[in-house]
Amino acid sequence: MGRKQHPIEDSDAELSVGTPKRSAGGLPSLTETLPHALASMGPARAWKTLSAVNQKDGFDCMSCAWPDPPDRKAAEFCENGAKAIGWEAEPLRIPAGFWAENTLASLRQRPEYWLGQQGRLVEPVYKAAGADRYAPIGWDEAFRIIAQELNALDSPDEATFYTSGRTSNEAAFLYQLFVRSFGTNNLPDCSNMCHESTGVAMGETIGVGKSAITYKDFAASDLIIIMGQNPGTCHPRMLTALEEAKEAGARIVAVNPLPEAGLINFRNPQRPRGLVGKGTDLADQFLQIRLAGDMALLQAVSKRVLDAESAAPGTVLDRAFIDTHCQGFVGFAAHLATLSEREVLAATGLTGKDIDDLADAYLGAGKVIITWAMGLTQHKKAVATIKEIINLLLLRGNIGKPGAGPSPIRGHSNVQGDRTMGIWEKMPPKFLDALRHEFGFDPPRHAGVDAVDSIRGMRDGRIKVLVALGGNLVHAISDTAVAEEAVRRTKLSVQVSTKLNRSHAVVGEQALILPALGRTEIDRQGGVPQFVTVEDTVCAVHSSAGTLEPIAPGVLSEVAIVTRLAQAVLGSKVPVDWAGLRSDYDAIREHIEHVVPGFEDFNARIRARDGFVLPHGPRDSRTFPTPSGKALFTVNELETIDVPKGRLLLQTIRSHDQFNTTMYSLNDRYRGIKKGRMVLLVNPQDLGGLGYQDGMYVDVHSEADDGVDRVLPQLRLVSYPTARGCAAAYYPEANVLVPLDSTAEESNTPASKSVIIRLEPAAAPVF
Ligand SMILES: Nc1nc2c(c(=O)[nH]1)N[C@H]1C(S)=C(S)[C@@H](COP(=O)(O)OP(=O)(O)OC[C@H]3O[C@@H](n4cnc5c(=O)[nH]c(N)nc54)[C@H](O)[C@@H]3O)O[C@H]1N2
Ligand SMILES: Nc1nc2c(c(=O)[nH]1)N[C@H]1C(S)=C(S)[C@@H](COP(=O)(O)OP(=O)(O)OC[C@H]3O[C@@H](n4cnc5c(=O)[nH]c(N)nc54)[C@H](O)[C@@H]3O)O[C@H]1N2
Ligand SMILES: [Mo]
Repeated sequence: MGRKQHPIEDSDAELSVGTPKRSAGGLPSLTETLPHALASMGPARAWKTLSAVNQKDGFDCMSCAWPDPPDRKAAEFCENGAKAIGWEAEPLRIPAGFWAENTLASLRQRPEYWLGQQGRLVEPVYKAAGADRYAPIGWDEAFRIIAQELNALDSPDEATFYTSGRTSNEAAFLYQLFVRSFGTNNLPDCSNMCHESTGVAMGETIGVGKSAITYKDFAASDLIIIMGQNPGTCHPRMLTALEEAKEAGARIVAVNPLPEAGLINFRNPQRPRGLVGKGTDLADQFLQIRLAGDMALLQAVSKRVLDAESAAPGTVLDRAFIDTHCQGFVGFAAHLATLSEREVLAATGLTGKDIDDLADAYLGAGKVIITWAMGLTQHKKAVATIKEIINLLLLRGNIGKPGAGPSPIRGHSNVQGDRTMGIWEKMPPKFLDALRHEFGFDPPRHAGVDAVDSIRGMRDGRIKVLVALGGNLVHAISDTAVAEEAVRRTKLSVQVSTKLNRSHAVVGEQALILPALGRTEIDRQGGVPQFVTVEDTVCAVHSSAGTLEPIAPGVLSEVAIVTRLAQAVLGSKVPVDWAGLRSDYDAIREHIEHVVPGFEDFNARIRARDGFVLPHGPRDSRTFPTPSGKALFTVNELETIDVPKGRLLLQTIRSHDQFNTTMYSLNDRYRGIKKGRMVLLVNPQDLGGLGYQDGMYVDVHSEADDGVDRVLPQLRLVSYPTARGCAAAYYPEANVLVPLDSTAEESNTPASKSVIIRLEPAAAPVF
């Protein structure tokens, strides 16, 4: 067998594998935070940023969408927040000579880790047709090129406008206004790959696709079920909320194929006991479920609830709630009566007793919260699974009362706000009507393309221009080879970014990189500092203002970039005062107030102490804005994944030291993996059964209906206590294995957590 180098990660030479941790936080999270921040930023910048993060007059942490508690502490950030801040605020600039020295071909050989380490982008750069290098270009010229290409298209639908979830409300609102004024609803976003399944399921069943709880509900809850989520790494401050809930008497159940450290035990670094003591055992019950087994589990729990009601009629269900507020109960109950326990046990890998215990916990609790993240949304049956969460909660009225409700935990820090602002390829007519009324133009009415369909459109030559406001689309989306080929077919690709990533190396015939200010920086317009706003996962809106001087004078804010782009492309086509909006962000907020419900008196309320919480009918008053005005019980046919013998089901996960496609280091401390990412975690019994051992190398092939052989070469096998039949590898590297057409039903979210794989022996890589 030929010896090859890893295509994108050549840094695994010192890979080491130790024992997974059972506890998250503690002294290591403190000792990791400060040196990391100091090393990247130096003491003065570290103080200026860390003392301002998540404070009233400071900036919103850009790491995740976890909310701030009502009583904020002086240090309201976590280890991973500090890493995200350090990554952005490190005073390192890409040097002027970089673009002449590095061809695109050479940048494509670099791993994401290296790309992100080169420093901040500080000037617009342009790659002309036929060239293999970027060269600096002026802002006016950059906007002129984009305008020329966009205005030369046969139809506005030949362009697609991606958004990642760090964009502020103000920039997002203007961006969608620009795109719709231009004439298309092609507004894909990272949410299409993330919580889209949640939005579809909750939108259909309760009428609102957002968390139906407030921060305070955690401490008021009797039972919190955490499904498909790794808060110790991805939302570390959630562990504090869970600890408080636990102290107030809540039970916690974790449902996950991996025994993630933070779910088992938490050592709160903000408390002496958490630093030196043994911490708080969080999960009372850990259900080590098989990948994609949650739909079966939820149906099985609901069935037990219905059986309990049959055994003691009138004592179990919340009849008053069901009769007053719900629809579809009878059909739902009848359907579950036929559920096959055998199928449930096979799909979940759990025992009947495990499920009985969870059902007992549910029945014993007056107030139940269920939270979830990517472990539920990125499967073929994701939407149906989340609808089953709603079914289970509705049975006992666990919505619209203190301490209870469904709570998706959002990822990017303003991904939820971007949606509220209209970043969506299919905003409802009501929103488009409001835009028309406010701005006097006719927004396009036909739906646009989402992220996967944008790739298909580029691949098939229908979409010729890609504009991205943040993010790293080619590396974040599934089927890397197809996605890269698709982007290369465009006439122009434009990235508005803070730092280099793979989407700058894999580009269209012409390409532009436009450098943007980040959250940590002061955004002055006409000499006056502006602030922006964001919405967190529990619908709280607050302001964000950076404290650092901009990294370089030529870098523009996203609002400035979007408004100047709109001026260049649209001229006077729509009656919007782009320059006026750019010079005073209060003027943008006034428009938002007129167009988006819940933003009444926006400018005054945002200046009040903690901002404000957006209205949410189901949460506030059990008002369900569905067509019937009722919450819907739904009937979902159970479909389980049939993994052929000798194959495994693969999920793609995040390490502790990465934020999506951004690598802070190559370590994954809680899972015991250091200095490398090209690993495949497999249950020891499965390893043995397949004839392998820890430390061997394999080529991983995914098996899809389309017959294409997708391979991720030379992964080191790690014997790991994951559920039987399941494996895990890191995203984004493993995206090469996820077929573009393998998506969740109804939401079109890549099914990146259920990929059928086959292992083939491989030689160890040579470094
Ligand atoms: N440090 C850090 N923080 C982040 C991010 C980051 O990359 N790094 N990303 C941000 C973003 S955009 C997002 S969306 C969130 C993501 O937050 P998470 O969704 O917590 O992140 P993932 O690593 O995708 O982890 C998914 C979890 O679900 C489990 N899981 C996978 N499949 C299944 C399943 O079928 N059933 C069940 N029950 N569990 C399953 C996995 O074992 C894992 O624990 O985090 C945000 N915060
Ligand atoms: N296989 C697999 N694929 C996945 C997932 C998975 O679990 N498995 N998760 C999916 C999820 S949940 C998500 S959210 C997507 C993430 O998809 P994206 O949001 O597209 O990806 P990120 O890696 O978060 O984008 C990072 C880049 O954003 C830019 N950036 C950072 N801050 C700013 C800023 O303030 N302004 C601007 N303009 N740019 C900025 C930087 O250039 C940085 O390189 O990936 C999805 N893809
Ligand atoms: Mo996400």
